[in-house]
Amino acid sequence: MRIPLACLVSVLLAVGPALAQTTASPAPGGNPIIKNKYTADPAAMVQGGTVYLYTGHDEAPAPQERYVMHEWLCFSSTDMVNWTEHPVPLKVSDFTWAKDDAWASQVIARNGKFYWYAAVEHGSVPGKAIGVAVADNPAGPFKDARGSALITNAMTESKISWDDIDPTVIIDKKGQAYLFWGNTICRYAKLKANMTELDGPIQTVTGLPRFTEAPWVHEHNGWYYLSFATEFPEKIAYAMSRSLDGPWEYKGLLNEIAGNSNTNHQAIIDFKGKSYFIYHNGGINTAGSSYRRSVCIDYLNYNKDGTLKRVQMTTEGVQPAK
Ligand code: FUB
Repeated sequence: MRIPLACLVSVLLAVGPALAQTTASPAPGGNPIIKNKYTADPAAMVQGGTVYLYTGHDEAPAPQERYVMHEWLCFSSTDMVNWTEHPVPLKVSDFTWAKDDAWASQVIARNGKFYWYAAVEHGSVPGKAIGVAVADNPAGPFKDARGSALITNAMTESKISWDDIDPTVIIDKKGQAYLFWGNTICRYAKLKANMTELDGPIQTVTGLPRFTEAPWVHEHNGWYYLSFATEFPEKIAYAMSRSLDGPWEYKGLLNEIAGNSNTNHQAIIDFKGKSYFIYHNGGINTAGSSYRRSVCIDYLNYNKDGTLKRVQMTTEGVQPAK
């Protein structure tokens, strides 16, 4: 059958904008899950039958060994194997008060809106800071929700200027939102229902031995889990509690050092009846490294008493979720 050229052109014009909105990742399956660009610091959010994966973007050209990160990325999947990119929902420049360094982040839903908490280098307060952006759609576009940082380095005392990084957010059963973050010291504070202001003092989490960074807090069967990067190069360890205010009981290691990367940075979700451990390594041949990282996914398994089995990192990754 011959299709008239005018007809073909009108069809292409009609689907063009839709194609521009999403980009399929080539060759799905296995780890790393995204093979056409470097992705780091995963955070994931389940919305109905879809998982949204938010990552940093390692842009350092080889052989540079330093973080070059100017934007965050968003991918979605209905099976944890086939991922579609939604470019580019948030950049450092969307926070006019920020200077650089699109470091770790997390998105959470509340009242039909989506709040993206992200670490950046502040433009005028020396050190790292945490901003929050908001959108009506999980894939954005996101815009700065405050016009200023939610957390600055001046609000916390530490010997280092990069202690205010790696935000993770959770809302408890009573609707109280909590923000956790930190490097070398794990801190937390309650958030107001508007999700853009602190609702009380900044406090310190105790009982996390050799805490480095990358806290991630999740709930499963009535337990709260605070997983975090420990030591350097990083392994992932975890603690459990019945309350987000603690006390947290340290339970040991969850994941070993990830291949070819001195950081590991995990996210944990339940989806379609299985639990997933999402992290990064430096495994892409030939230029993968601690500064050209790639997100991977493997299964997470619970023991009957709620404790976690050690993660098995694999190159095969996970099977399509049904
Ligand atoms: O990507 C920059 C930093 O490296 C993150 O904030 C840390 O968690 C580590 O992964």
